[in-house]
Formats: sequence, C-alpha cells, structure tokens
Amino acid sequence: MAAAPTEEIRANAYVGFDTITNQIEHKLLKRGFQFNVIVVGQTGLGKSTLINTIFASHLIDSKGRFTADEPVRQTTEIQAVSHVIVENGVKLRLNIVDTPGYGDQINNEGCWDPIIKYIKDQHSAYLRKELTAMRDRYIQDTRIHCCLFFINPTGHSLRPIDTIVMKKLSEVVNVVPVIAKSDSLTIDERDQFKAKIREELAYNNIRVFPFDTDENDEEEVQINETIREMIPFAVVGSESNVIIDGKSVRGRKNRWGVVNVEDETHCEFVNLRNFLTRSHLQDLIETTAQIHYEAFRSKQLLALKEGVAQRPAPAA
Ligand SMILES: Nc1nc2c(ncn2[C@@H]2O[C@H](COP(=O)(O)OP(=O)(O)OP(=O)(O)O)[C@@H](O)[C@H]2O)c(=O)[nH]1
Ligand SMILES: [Mg+2]
Repeated sequence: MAAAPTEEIRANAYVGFDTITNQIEHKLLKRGFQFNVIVVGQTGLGKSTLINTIFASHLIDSKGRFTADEPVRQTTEIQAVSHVIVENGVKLRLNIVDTPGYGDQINNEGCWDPIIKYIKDQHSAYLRKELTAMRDRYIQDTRIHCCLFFINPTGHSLRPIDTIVMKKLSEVVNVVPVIAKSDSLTIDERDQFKAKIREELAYNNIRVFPFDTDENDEEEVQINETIREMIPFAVVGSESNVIIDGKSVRGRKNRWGVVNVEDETHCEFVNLRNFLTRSHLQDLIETTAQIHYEAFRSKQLLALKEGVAQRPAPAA
C-alpha cells in the first residue's frame, strides 16, 4: 500500500536550508570585514602609541615603520591609515584614524569640531553612495565603528572639556573610554578613579559603549554588564620591547621596574584588546549601522524631504 502523501513528505522533509549558515560564512569570509577606529583625547596622552601597541605585530614589526630612536612625534592632523590583517583565513580591513590631541590652547572652544565633522563626513559619504541610482553592490565603509577616548590619569575627575567632548562624540559614534598612561596610578587610585569616572558619565548622561538593545539575549546583557563595571579600561602603551625573564615583551622600563603591557596584573590593555577584537567587534560594527548611521540618515532624509516640500512649485 502506498504511503500517505503527508508521510512521504515527512520522509523527504530535509531540504537543507540549515546550510545557510555555511553559505553566509563562506560569503563573509570571501568579502572580509571592515573595522574603523578613531582615537581622541588631550595631547600627549599616548594615543598614537596605543594604536601601535594594539595592532603592534601587524603594524610596526612587519612594516618596520617605527624604530626606538625615532623622535617622539606629535600628531598634527587627522590621519587615517589602512591595513589588511589576515588571521586563519579571515580578512580584516582595518582603518585607524589618529587625531591631534586637543586642550593645550587657551581657548579650547570648538576644538572637537574637526573630529565630529570627520565622523559625520563618513556617514554622509556612505549615504551618498547608498542613494546613487547605480549603487555598488558592496559600498566601501569608512564609517567609524569605535572611538577610543583617552582620559588624563589625574586621579581626580573628568575635566569639563572631556565631559563636553565625550558627550558630543557619544551622539554620533560608539565611545569607549580608556584611562591613558595608567602606570602613573597606584591600584587603589586606579580603582577609585574608575568608579568616579563611571559616576560622572552617568551623572552627565553620557552613553558609552556597550549599550543594550532589544535584540540582546540574557547572556549578552550579562557580558555587557561585566564590561560596564570595568569601564574605563586603564591602559598602558609602548612601542618598544623589553626583556623579562629572557622573553621579549612589549613594555615600559623604569628605574624601579618594568610594566609589561600584556600582563593583566599590570594593566587592562589585554582586556581592551579582547573587548575590541574578540568579544565586541561585530557589535561595534552593527550598532554603528543600526543606531548612529541610522539616526544620521533619517535626519538627512527628513531634511531633504522638507526642503523639497518647501520649494515653490515650478511655474506652469
Ligand atoms: N608613562 C607612560 N607614557 C606613555 C604611555 N603611552 C605613551 N607614553 C609616552 O607619552 C608620550 C606621548 O605619546 P604619543 O603617543 O605621541 O601621544 P599622543 O596622544 O599621540 O599625542 P598627540 O599626538 O600630541 O595628541 C611619548 O613619549 C610616549 O612614549 C603610557 O602608557 N605610559
Ligand atoms: Mg599622536
């Protein structure tokens, strides 16, 4: 007796759409990922140094761009550098935007404008490409996914200018605050300073990354909570290597000892790097598109629509 039609369908029910995850993976791997970071903060806090520390082996050693005896250079203009990093067949296109430090003028009013403008310009460029009739299938993405904001390790509180700049930045980009040169703080000072900054961020209503969205499940909310308790990351940067126990490590050598940048008991550099590259890379990219860019886009399009509506109709 022939099987009932429904049973037949059940027997051959596997149609294979579960392979879509492999298909997506294959596509994504082929295309690679784009990640754009900007560093912002007062002058001399070690922004350029930290960039070179985070992506050290890729940026400095392989290209030999910096040597220990090169003079300290002050960044004088907004500068984007691109690199392609490949790890286990995954291609990451990295844009790092270094900015000149601010805050050493008598009048610092508006010193943040060029940085905000730079970030908005990237949104604007993306929107323009999106709106062209013959848009590319894959739009080159220069939108900034993460802004590392450098805080002076004073141990007191945020300077008013930092509060203003962070507030402005947080409206257009994912802000990740870090305490610069944290080798200058003792452990107690560091913990107190971190708590104080968290308080001030909350008091001033500054929304730093990561923030929870409706899509986050319980586990993600939990991870974000741990990160929020840790923020701002207290980091140390170094462009040179020192020898500890016969091993060459990235660190800073003083009269009284050595700070090993990659030692988690010394500073939170590794936590920051893991956060940026291992746990929240995708989240940073996604929230930029879904929150910051979306806000920019809808504002622009609304303005455009109103402009059209207000324009007088052409005479017949
Ligand atoms: N103690 C200490 N010194 C650091 C650290 N990071 C950088 N420095 C030193 O601070 C000085 C300034 O570093 P830069 O990286 O040029 O600072 P910057 O923020 O890029 O400065 P601008 O380009 O002027 O904004 C250099 O002499 C660095 O070696 C750190 O974590 N601890
Ligand atoms: Mg610099």
